[in-house]
Amino acid sequence: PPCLLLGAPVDSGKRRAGCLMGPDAYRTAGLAAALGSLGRETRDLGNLAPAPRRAVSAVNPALHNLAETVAWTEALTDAARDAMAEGFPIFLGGDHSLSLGSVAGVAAHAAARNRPQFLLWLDAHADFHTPETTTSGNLHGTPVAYVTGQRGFDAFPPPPALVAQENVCILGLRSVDPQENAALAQSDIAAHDMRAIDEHGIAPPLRAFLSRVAAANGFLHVSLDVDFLDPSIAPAVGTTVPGGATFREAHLVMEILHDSGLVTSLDLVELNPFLDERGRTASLMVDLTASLMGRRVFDRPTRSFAA
Ligand code: DIR
Ligand code: MN
Ligand code: MN
Ligand code: MN
Repeated sequence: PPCLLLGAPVDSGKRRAGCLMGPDAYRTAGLAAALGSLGRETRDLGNLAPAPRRAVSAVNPALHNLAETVAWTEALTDAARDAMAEGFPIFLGGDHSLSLGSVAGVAAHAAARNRPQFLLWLDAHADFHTPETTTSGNLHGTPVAYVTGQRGFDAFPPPPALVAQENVCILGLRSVDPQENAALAQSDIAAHDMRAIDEHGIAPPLRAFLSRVAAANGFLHVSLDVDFLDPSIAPAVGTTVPGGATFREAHLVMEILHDSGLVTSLDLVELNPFLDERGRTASLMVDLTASLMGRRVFDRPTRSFAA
């Protein structure tokens, strides 16, 4: 299927501005050409816009930019569902609140075909808050809860289909708030923190998850948060956390995903080009996407960021 690039310049999910520049940073870093060089037909569908803003009532006065995030969720849910009928959507974020809509939309596509939706969440954070439990008020910390049907999202459209908790795998955790920790412990989500990855490697939990996707004939959405990566290689994100995935760990995840042939949609989220060093983080995200689409170690172009 063709790769469909959908720009989602969502910047409402947290307070620090800049993720709205993400889609153009990926374009500038050569995402379409990288995919094209792998033989993938690639169409850049331009940038999406939020749905018309509605009046919303907030359960929690701490919530930041609720109405705008609801409007983006409506637009992205529709766009994701439509794009799945046409190809392999790649959502160019934008902050992680875009996944409220992208994942809800791809799950609706899977449900309409009576196939289960799986979700691989590559992130330092669990993003398992609800609008009621968040203390930061930043809705980029909530998509995993929304798409798995947790309560507290009354201001949002009900997701057209849910992702079963047992179909969610999170890799890379190293910053989980107490409310999320308690909710995760009660859930069926497979959550792997960096300590486990340090000790056992990143491939075993990924392979275990992929065999479940294959056995269930599922669709698989991958949501890649820049802060999954160690800040030393990916500085352009507002929420850096030390101790993240290394260059090779991240590429290995993408290479294994490619070999599996199971991935059906992708988010690239949280890139803040305002914080980048000469496009270094944008370029790494493009290279990781290329690995996911079949670029091999020996094909990788040499990049230099020397001043
Ligand atoms: C923190 C940070 N858990 C919050 N979350 C995210 O504000 O809810 N940072 N997703 O990237
Ligand atoms: Mn539609
Ligand atoms: Mn995230
Ligand atoms: Mn994160």
